[in-house]
Amino acid sequence: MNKELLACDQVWLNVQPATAQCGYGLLPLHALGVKGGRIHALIPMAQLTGPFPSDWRDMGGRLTTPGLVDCHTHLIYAGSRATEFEQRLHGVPYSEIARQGGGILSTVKATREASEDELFALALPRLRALLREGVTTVEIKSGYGLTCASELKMLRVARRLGKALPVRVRTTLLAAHAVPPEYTGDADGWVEVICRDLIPQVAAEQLADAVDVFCEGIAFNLAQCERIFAAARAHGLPVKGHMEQLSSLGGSELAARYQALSVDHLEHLDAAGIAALAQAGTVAVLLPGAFYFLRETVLPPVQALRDAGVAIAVASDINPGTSPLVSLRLAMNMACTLFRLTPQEAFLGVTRHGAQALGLGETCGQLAVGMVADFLIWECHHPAELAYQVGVDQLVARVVDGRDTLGGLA
Ligand code: DI6
Ligand code: FE
Repeated sequence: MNKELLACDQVWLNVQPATAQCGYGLLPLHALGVKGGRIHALIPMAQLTGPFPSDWRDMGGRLTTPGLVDCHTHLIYAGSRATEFEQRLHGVPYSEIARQGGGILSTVKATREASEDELFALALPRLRALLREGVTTVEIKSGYGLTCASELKMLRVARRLGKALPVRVRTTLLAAHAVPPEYTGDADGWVEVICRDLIPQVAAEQLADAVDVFCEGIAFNLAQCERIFAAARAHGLPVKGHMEQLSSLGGSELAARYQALSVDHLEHLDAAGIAALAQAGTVAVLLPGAFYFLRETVLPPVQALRDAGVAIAVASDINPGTSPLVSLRLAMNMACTLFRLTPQEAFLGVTRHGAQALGLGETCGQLAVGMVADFLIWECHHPAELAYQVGVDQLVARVVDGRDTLGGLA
């Protein structure tokens, strides 16, 4: 018997790996062994001789993939925007809704009024839904508090979610999501607070793993985003940005200059931006849920991103205003149907490239010896299934840090 396998805490036999290492990275049947929360052995079945210990689980040739990574969500918020959705369908423009105190500021008002316990309870079913479809790593942003205290409150809730459920949570400070009502006409004043007070505090308390901005005509301009990036860098925090969603301001080039982990949305990304991303190794995160829900028509430049060799990730962007779709599998499907990604690109977008967009590319998002033991065993045989079907429960095992956690999520 192979000594690497005998040294493992758990062994899964007859798995059909899609490693996400080179394309799908499909391999013949393997044995997968876990030790100390890491993948310790990945060995072709053909090289093994039985009989095997009875506690080694035989997976019967089932597809085995890395755990899914949802690298962009705003899943902590209070309130609902369902009536705003209804108003929009009756022809009331978004700008008019915003003037009546709706839109993002209505979510800010409800989120400020909610306690930490309330926000936690509201986020729990959203996060559980992601976990049940195979997400093992999720990014969660602040950005609906827009005061120091309420931004910190959101980040604490995000950390708490990561302790309460079997999922790797990465938190992102998105205080530059919208100009708070108290700073109307004085976005610079709020940026000053973010740089002077918030970033140092979240860095000191290790409440955020990255800093994000919304670089847009209706949000923050390039100079303001750059101030925030510089403050983040000074405190050792990596940056990312909501860039080129509704217009092309050059946010992606700015982000690339700050070695951003990712730039996200990108419908209006231009050639100079693409070249900058390629050079910096910044991941392009596509968010088809927001494109769909806003009925956008300008597509992100997928072919040009491919040609430039930019890594493409796909995420859900779960938020109450522009992407209230709580499913990464649906986002994968939409990335294919709406943006013409291939199922293989969608697969890599929620595994290897999703992990890279969170700065976790060295440890997460692939099946390989030494990686964290986050993996999924599916009741299907080809990874194209993951982007193809939506709404079906196909998980047989959901392993996080080497522990099968599926039973606890039922
Ligand atoms: N872009 C978006 O699409 C969301 N945030 C962002 O920066 C909108 C969030 C909301 O409307 O609540
Ligand atoms: Fe977003």
